[in-house]
Amino acid sequence: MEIVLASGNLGKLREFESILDSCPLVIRPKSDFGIPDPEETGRTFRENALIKARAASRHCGLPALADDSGLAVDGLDGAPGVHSARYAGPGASDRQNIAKLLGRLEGMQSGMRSATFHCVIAMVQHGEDDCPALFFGSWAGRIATTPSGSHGFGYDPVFYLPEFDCTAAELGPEVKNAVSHRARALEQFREWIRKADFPSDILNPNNGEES
Ligand code: ITT
Repeated sequence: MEIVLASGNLGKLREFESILDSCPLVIRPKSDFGIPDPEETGRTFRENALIKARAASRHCGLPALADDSGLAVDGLDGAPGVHSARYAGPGASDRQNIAKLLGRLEGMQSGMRSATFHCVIAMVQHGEDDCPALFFGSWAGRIATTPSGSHGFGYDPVFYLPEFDCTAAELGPEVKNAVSHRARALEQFREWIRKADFPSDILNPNNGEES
């Protein structure tokens, strides 16, 4: 089954590829089809994941998978949340987003630095699919006072994990891809797709056509 992955984030794409390695799916990045970024106007991760999946599927006609994710910091009332990618402004780099986050937390008690990564994966079979499948994952940690580590992407260098005594960017990809918010959501997706009851034209888009 061929499916489009509605993400332009290279860090996410690498993680999807690795986590879904043994899944019987041909995953095509949205860049293969020149799919533009839709406006992420949702107020929740779930709404934005659906916006991205539907827009990609409408554009290329394939079933689509999308990931909307972000970091919720307790001392900042859940910010940056759905604004994680552009926390420091449109087009902000990971480094700028991290700098803004550390600035906001400066001087706060250590109890305010607890944080959770959230990930919602949406799967639609076509652009107007009114019965999408949704998968959720979260990962709890704390915001470190300084960045460290070079693996991963986004806020990984400041996402400290007490159980590993290091940041997510200091974990190798094998470990992150076994325990992260995205790994947890994709684990459910893998289980679901294994049992899914798709119509034959979704499983085989060439069904009934001459090859
Ligand atoms: P797409 O919409 O094209 O998938 P995006 O980066 O804009 O890419 P989101 O709107 O879902 O995606 O924003 C997610 C942001 O949350 C991401 O850019 C990171 O800043 C942060 N984030 C999510 N998962 C993360 C992870 O595993 N490690 C570090 N930061 C993460």
